[in-house]
Amino acid sequence: MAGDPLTAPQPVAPPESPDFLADVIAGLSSNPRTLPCKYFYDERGAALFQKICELPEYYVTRTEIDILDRNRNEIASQLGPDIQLIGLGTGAGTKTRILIDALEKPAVYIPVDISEKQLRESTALFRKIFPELEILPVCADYLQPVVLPSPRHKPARNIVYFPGSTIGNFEPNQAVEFLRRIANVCRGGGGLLIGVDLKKEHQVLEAAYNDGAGVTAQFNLNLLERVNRELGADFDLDQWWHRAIYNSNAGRIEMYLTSEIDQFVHLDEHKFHFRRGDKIITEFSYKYAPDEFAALAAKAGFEFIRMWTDDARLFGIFYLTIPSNEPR
Ligand code: AVI
Repeated sequence: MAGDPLTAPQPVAPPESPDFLADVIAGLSSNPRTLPCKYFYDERGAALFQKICELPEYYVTRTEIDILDRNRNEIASQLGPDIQLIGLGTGAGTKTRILIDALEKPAVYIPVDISEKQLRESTALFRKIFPELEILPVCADYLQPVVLPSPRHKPARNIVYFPGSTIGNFEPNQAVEFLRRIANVCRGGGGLLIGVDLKKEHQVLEAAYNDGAGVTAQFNLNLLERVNRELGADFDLDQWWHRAIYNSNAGRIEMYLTSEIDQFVHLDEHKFHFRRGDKIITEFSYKYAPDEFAALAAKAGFEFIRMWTDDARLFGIFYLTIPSNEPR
């Protein structure tokens, strides 16, 4: 996220995904085979993820909301008045609404989301609930550099809000790179408020990603369905099964699709052979101890200020700032 701010709100236009075919071919040709998790979120994938967030086993979303709700005033006074809040992938805005409600005279809200539909709906809702707040939606993939629009009034500081523990879906070195880009936006007294899923017993973690109702399995398999639909591949969805395991050495949930049989899959000019039991890695979800995450953020130039958590220490909301003497 960088660049010169524009003087007008960016048009709400869906970004294209020209790399999808190339990414899928590269992933299926690699060893181990992979499919990038960013492609989970087509319309059906986004709806399935919404269902995951409501599952009894998936503690992540409701715990983060609960922490935010219970500490809203403390968090708001930490962020201060007159801020420009930049929300990354804030979706329907349930968490952001709690936050903005508690803030003292927020100046501007810039939601950045790849889903045009979600952005339009949440912007319309937020304009109704917070009529005084300037809202400048940006439809963009925040993994790419994003040009931020210019607000009417200069705010006191930028606060980037990145909830949901999406940072856990990055490899740690990519997470540092991404946090470095966010750090550029937070200089001059700003900060980052970020939700991070914490390390815990593997039974709790594995249950959250292998739910009893099979919604996560549908979410995972939807990736193959999307590859079939959008790229013309011929994955037979009945011949693949979902499993997530916790790799305690790497500190991450690993989500797989495993081939039930010996089979070929055709895509474009390519023919991929899978033996029975061969796996495609579809997602990593890293879990951090509080000091591990603070150390990771420090590599990107952030200073740990504080973390709010729940009684069982399942999830952490971290507030990080850039020290004024930090080298660029
Ligand atoms: C979006 N992200 C933080 C979720 C996670 O927990 O890693 C994605 C997810 N995958 C399976 N369940 C949820």
